[in-house]
Amino acid sequence: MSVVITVAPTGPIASKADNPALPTQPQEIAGAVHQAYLAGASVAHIHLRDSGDRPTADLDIARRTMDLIAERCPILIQLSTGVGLAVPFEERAALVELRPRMATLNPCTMTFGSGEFRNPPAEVARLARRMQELGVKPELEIYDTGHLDACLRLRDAGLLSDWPLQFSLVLGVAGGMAATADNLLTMVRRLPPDCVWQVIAVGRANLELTAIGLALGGNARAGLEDALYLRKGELSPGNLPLVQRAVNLAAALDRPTASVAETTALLRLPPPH
Ligand code: KMH
Ligand code: ZN
Repeated sequence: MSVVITVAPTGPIASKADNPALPTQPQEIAGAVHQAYLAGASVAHIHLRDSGDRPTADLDIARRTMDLIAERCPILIQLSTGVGLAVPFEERAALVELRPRMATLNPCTMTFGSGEFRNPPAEVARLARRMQELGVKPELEIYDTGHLDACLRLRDAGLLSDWPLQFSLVLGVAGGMAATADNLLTMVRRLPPDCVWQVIAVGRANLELTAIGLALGGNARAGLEDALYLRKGELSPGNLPLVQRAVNLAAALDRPTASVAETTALLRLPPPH
């Protein structure tokens, strides 16, 4: 079965001081996404930064970044509505008005490192409804078993209707489940039938948990949002080596990477607007 590779080039936390290759400005992000597309990624998970490199939900910056990516390649854009811990939920939610093909839906409030990631139930439900109205497919980021249950409650309330549900199992965020194979297996066992899922393994366990996820039939995400290092002591010189590594892992498991057209069909994405 082919594998959907998502590139997550930037994220909300790291800075150029952590890794000088982190793309933060629209041109840089578009360049990194294009390289990842050429290497086999079919989805781009996008966080935006302002001119001072702070996380932002600024709609002009988002539109510009989406346009620059679209000028370069037809990769499917998944806008993060997580944006950054300091950005109010309402601003984050407004990003879906740009109608990316997909957007993150984070179902629960949680501790996130030394901060708080605010996702109040009523606002999450409103965002899920709005995504439904706009035809923006949610990428459900779940950091714990209870987050899965919260998503299933949204589904049962009719707020997640587009099949197949698309889950990201996030491991390694301080405040969410630890990055262990045992936790990953527990989550995979608990997923509803016929869903699509990927592993997001943050930090040191990125390589091994991505490999386990691929071996279990999941999809993979790669990029500097999740891992700044290729291996201990070796900063990744960009997103490309991380994406290539995921593509190579998948290939070694006889899983070719899905093209944009295959991914669109696999995820049953609503048509573009
Ligand atoms: N970096 C992720 C683990 C989102 O994109 O919506 C958390 C996140 C959520 O950034
Ligand atoms: Zn993200």
